[in-house]
Amino acid sequence: MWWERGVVYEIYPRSFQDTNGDGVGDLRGVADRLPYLARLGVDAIWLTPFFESPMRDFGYDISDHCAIDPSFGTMDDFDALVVAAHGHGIKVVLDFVPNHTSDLHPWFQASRAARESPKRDWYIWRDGNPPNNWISVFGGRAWEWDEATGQSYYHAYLPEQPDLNWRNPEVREAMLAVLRFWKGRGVDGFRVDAMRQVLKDPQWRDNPAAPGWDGPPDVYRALIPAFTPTSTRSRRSSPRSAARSATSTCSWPR
Ligand SMILES: [Ca+2]
Repeated sequence: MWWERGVVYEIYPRSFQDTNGDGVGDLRGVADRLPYLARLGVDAIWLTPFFESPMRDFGYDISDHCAIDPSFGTMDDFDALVVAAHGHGIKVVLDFVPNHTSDLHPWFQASRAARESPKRDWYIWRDGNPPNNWISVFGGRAWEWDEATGQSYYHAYLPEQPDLNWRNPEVREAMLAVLRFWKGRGVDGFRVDAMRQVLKDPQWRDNPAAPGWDGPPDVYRALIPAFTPTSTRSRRSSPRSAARSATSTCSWPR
């Protein structure tokens, strides 16, 4: 399989190639460099997130999974990039970020609006401030108190990156629709971000203290992530095969 033995070249579009002089790399810049990548012998390019985002985590905080952030170009630019890449025999792998969204995503805006919201359970809300001792990978408590609804939501990373609740079947279906959307646009596969964070302990138990830790108590390594996942933020993982079925539009309910 190409993704088992192929050379996969990671591209961070923001810093790769700017084509319109605004100082931010863009999708056209990636397309412009395809002949160079082909000469290198690259079999696939892995594009880090270029989706609509407030960029609190430089694209890993997505506010619309099926829209291109204007700083990177347009959907036409993306479609042209896929065609051009395939013309060079280069596969296109996208970053899939299943664990969390931006707090500005319409799903989270609906979720935080009220406890009775149909999307309340799409994210992880618990009583208590904080509900347990879990620490964010970026430091500090992993729970953000919401004064208006009197509960806390969980975020493995930034407070602006609330974690989705993958135990909710509607969430799973909505996120699979994202894969189908991009597969329908010709994408060859996905690299999955922060996969180990996706499921949390359903009993919400406190993580145990890390033996011998003598650093600050509010950093991630102060605890053993027994009930949250492993302790480093590596984003290296194998590209996954794309979803088999394809549709032309994102089909989740807004
Ligand atoms: Ca640019």
